[in-house]
Amino acid sequence: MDRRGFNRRVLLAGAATATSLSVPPGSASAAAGARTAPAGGEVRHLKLYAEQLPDGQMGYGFEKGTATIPGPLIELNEGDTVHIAFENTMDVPVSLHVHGLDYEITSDGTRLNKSDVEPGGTRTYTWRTHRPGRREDGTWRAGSAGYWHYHDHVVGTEHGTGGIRKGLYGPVIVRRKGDVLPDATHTIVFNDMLINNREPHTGPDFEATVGDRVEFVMITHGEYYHTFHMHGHRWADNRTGMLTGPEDPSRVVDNKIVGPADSFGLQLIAGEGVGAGAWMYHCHVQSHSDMGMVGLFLVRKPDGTIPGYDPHEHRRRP
Ligand SMILES: [Cu+2]
Repeated sequence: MDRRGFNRRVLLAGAATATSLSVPPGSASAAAGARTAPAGGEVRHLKLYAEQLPDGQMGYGFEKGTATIPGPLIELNEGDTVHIAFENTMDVPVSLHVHGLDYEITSDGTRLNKSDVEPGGTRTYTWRTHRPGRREDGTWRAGSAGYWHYHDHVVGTEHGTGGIRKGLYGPVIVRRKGDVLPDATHTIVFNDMLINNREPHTGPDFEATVGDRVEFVMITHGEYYHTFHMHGHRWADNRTGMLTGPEDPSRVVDNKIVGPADSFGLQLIAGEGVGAGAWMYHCHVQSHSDMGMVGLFLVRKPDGTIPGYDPHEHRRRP
């Protein structure tokens, strides 16, 4: 499937959410009523650009001139393969290095393996994923499903320290057949003392309506450890961020310690049991929250209002 097809598929999935259509073909009904991921096995083709941003930062984007920090979500199902035609529009070498997926050494995205891309150059990186299963020796091999991420491994140093600092990172989700699909997915990256490379105390904020199933991909980069905390909502500290049933022993948390290159995901129902509001999320290392590692999960009532929230007051900070 070409990138157009890939996007169309995403759009169709979005349309299904908006109009509450039934479960798309191929989906298992692990959770009655919820849309779930189909079996993988597709071969996909994406185009990805590394670009210099006007403010001196750097980003990845699916189309020229659309680079963002974080880079765009790359979403796969176990068994999928994706070929990413990666173009470097910048004036320094850059690369694409992924965590969690299967790739040959030629798709490592490092100078060590000559798999970086010179200015103006293009290289196709191939990422594969696999389902879990038993090895010949009887041991269990994990599948690729998980909340992963990609980043540069070249700019600044041979570990991409400069590239990551400037914003060259993004989320990857690999789903297992039957995984529950969210209404929306947002990415939160703690990068040194910033969130998504934004100025301190400026979010990012995310909006939802009470009852929405919202997914967050949480990634950490840089030099420090952090704790990710969400007000008023909890999640399961496991692969999916959700419990599978009453006997699921996963710990339920509202705070999770994270360090450089960690990633995890969670799904929650916006305002479940607590209602609409401006729910903070922040790093819970106290000095970090005080320095502005905080954003808002803005959960609206069905009529669009957020009780007690005044955006002007919120932005008037010390
Ligand atoms: Cu922190």
